[in-house]
Amino acid sequence: MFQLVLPLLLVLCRVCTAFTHTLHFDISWLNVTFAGDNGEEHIKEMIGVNGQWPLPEIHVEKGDRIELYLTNSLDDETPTSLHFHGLFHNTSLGNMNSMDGPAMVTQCPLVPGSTFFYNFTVPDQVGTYWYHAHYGAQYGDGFRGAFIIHDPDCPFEFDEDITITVSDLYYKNYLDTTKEFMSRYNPTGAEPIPQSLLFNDSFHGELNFQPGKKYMLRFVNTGLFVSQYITLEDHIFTIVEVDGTYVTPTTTNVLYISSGQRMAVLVEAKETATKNYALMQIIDETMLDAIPADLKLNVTNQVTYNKLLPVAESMFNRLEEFPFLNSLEENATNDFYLKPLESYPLYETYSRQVVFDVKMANLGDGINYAFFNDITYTSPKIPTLTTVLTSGKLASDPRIYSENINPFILQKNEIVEIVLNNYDTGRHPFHLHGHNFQIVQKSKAFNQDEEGILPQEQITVPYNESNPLMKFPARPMMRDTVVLEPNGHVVLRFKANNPGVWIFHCHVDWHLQQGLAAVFIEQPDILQTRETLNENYKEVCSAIGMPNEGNAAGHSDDWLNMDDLPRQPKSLPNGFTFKGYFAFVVSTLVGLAGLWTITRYGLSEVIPDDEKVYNSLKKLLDENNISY
Ligand SMILES: *[C@@H]1O[C@H](CO)[C@@H](O)[C@H](O)[C@H]1NC(C)=O
Ligand SMILES: *[C@@H]1O[C@H](CO)[C@@H](O)[C@H](O)[C@H]1NC(C)=O
Ligand SMILES: *[C@@H]1O[C@H](CO)[C@@H](O)[C@H](O)[C@H]1NC(C)=O
Ligand SMILES: *[C@@H]1O[C@H](CO)[C@@H](O)[C@H](O)[C@H]1NC(C)=O
Ligand SMILES: *[C@@H]1O[C@H](CO)[C@@H](O)[C@H](O)[C@H]1NC(C)=O
Ligand SMILES: *[C@@H]1O[C@H](CO)[C@@H](O)[C@H](O)[C@H]1NC(C)=O
Ligand SMILES: CC(=O)N[C@H]1CO[C@H](CO)[C@@H](O)[C@@H]1O
Ligand SMILES: [Cu+2]
Repeated sequence: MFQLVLPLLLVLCRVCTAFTHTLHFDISWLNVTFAGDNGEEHIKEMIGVNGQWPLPEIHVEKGDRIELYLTNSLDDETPTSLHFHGLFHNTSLGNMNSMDGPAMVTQCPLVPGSTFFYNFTVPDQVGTYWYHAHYGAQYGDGFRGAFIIHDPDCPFEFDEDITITVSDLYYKNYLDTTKEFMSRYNPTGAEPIPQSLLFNDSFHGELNFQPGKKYMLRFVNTGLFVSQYITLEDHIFTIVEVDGTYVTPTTTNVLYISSGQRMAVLVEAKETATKNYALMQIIDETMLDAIPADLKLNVTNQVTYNKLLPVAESMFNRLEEFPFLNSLEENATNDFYLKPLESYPLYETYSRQVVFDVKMANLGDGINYAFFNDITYTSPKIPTLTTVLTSGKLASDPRIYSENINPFILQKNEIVEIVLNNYDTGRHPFHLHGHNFQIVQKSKAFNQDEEGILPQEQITVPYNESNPLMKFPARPMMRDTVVLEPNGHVVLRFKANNPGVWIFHCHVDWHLQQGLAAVFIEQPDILQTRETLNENYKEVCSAIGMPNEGNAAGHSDDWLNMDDLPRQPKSLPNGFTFKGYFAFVVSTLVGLAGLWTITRYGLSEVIPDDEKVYNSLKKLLDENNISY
């Protein structure tokens, strides 16, 4: 439907100034059949919109308004929320921070039966974006789609514009997968491994090319976990846009796209239709802790010039023709060396440096968590935005926020430098809401040979400010999601020019569930002059039993009272004995019992965590025949 009305809208929009797209998204579970080429089939319950799945591509033109009514009709009590990935929701340009979507950050989780109204414009952005649920790992069950902002002044010419999502599919639903993952039975924190890759939400796909035409292919990785390489047999990609930033056209035959990232490329079709070609998507297998024998590591999609000619075989069956497939990593474009088309000069210095040491470790509950420094993000009792907008002058006082969200209060137009040092062997695509950042340093991976021999501290090469590994680029790449390499580092800079509450997190959704997040609270005083909690926001919070005023612990009588604030589990002391464990278990249970009685507060994102702790402790007590 959206595709049909689009050309019409585009024509209309030449004459009107901005168009309002009114969308009604009523979400519910649907059985979806995924069918493979060998008759293989998988049925999974996915989250559809208005009884349809996959979800529609949304196409708008720069400057347009979106009015989207999201109604939660999931019949299993599952809350939701919706984020438009990469949109700034610039509050200086009349937008509202409360439209950003991450649950417990800028809104309350939307319970079944409620409707939340997303109303915003896209005044200053163009290119390839996407929308997805921002509640737990829910978008893995299909609540996600592409969002394209067309540019009437696009500097590139092409004949056809095609959007392709690539993702990973887990056969179990996200809640079960999360429960198994965040469990003391998975003490190493091994990420769940997907069962399939999807190409535009199917097991494989086909694009029809006509000779002589020029195509714009917009790739979006809408997956929960794995990055993917993309290559098209005998065709060159010219990268022109990355995460909504136009870049100096750069040719390559391999793209690397992590979860959350986008790359738009121009492709010149062949002059004649003499054969069909393979469009390969290839999993970044270095991200997997184990490779199951039945996991297909790559998928062959078709670029069809002539349906009467044979389909293209996998490029991996013709390796001698494509030797670069043996060194995908070396052949994929490194985004550090891309140049924005518009010259955004380097922010030469910073006014505030935030250093995040990325680590993974177990806490006292036996579950593996992810940390910035020693803090694992733990949802506060009420959304951080509620706290900002109801605390008056106290909004700039860090004591009213939970230290467990890693809050950073930013001043007007500060240049913030984020240093990420990876003390982990995994790749992490980090995403900042509300901004693009400059990538001013980006190291390679450092654990390639030594893995398993030296401790992580010794392998890791953290950023050394007095001896940066690379020359600072004069025109650094700007994007909203960047990959931090194993045991390496990246250095990012952005200007605090968008008052709001913006979460910064790993886009491997499993790592976000493990707590790999921080929150920038930008110019809270200015935000208060621009935005108040609207009626709809408050209704949604009331429906889940969250107060519409208060500090991180939901208290507004005494703003420094942090009683009942959800905090990360205690750390695991060395030589933890059963006796110690028992004491911990009992005291935690007592605490949880208290928590339990205030279930009205409890339906938030906090609960899955508490539930996990509760269940694992219950199991432990049961196993040891301890009555409680
Ligand atoms: C999907 O199919 C299963 C098996 O037939 C059924 O139990 C389930 O209720 C169906 N779900 C939906 C949302 O229709
Ligand atoms: C990709 O999926 C979207 C959503 O279902 C659909 O509108 C679009 O036509 C598909 N594109 C291709 C190239 O198959
Ligand atoms: C959406 O927001 C704009 C700007 O604040 C406002 O003019 C418009 O009325 C809103 N739309 C609805 C349906 O409330
Ligand atoms: C691609 O898939 C084929 C067939 O499943 C497999 O033999 C090959 O090793 C895979 N290659 C890569 C790099 O994933
Ligand atoms: C928001 O808009 C203001 C005013 O145009 C601009 O100065 C600022 O750079 C914008 N912020 C972002 C993140 O785009
Ligand atoms: C950082 O670089 C400086 C200058 O090369 C060097 O003296 C110092 O030892 C380095 N620091 C670390 C921790 O390696
Ligand atoms: C086409 C291309 O860029 N090939 C390169 C792929 O990577 C290998 C190993 O670094 C190079 O030798 C090739 O030139
Ligand atoms: Cu991560």
